[in-house]
Amino acid sequence: MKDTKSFISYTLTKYSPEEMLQRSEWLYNLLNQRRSVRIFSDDPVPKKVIENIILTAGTAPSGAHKQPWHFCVVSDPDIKAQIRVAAEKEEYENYTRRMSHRWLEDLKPFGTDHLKPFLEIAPYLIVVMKKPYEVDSEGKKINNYYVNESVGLATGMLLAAIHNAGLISLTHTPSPMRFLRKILKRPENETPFLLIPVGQPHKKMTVPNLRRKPLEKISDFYV
Ligand code: IYR
Repeated sequence: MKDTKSFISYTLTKYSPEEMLQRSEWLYNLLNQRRSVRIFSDDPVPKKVIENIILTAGTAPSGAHKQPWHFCVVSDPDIKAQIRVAAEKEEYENYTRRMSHRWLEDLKPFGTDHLKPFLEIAPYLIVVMKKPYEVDSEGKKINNYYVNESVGLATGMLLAAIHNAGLISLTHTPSPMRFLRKILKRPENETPFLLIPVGQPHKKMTVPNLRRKPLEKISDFYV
């Protein structure tokens, strides 16, 4: 029989209703200030901070605790340049041929185009990989579970940790992203999920004037 994981005791700090309210407001206010930013400065970021951010992402729950993610951190200027060239090539195709008229109209308020200078300017690029399967010592493929859900959760925690450190991020989706596996020489069982530049904002940074949906538009309470 396979050994089952043993259970250990686990205690969680208990808060009063007032403390709960305060803490929930505090985190909401913090994360409500998070914005996707496209205009980076090249100011450096301590590597240890990036390490802590990745450790935070790695605390996400995952199907059967398989942790089907891998985070590739790129600061090497040559690799960043290769990624930019390849991403801009795909994005040129997207913006000129592959995206629908409606999609292009929906993106207009964000002022995006195929040019991605932030891929070279941001001090770090975090390439989030998902692992649909593992390969055992005999080369056999073993599927992971709920891979998109798990890696999505980890990426959400990654973005929150980046914001909490006072840094900016962009969830960039050059599509298709196969080039990332090639440039980073990653194994077959890793599929690029998101490309996230991380750094500090440029002093002339602006963000689109967006509004978040109010509570009643994003929830229903059955009470
Ligand atoms: N992948 C392209 C287009 C793009 C798509 C979405 I959905 C966005 O929210 C923003 C951009 C790009 O990254 O430019």
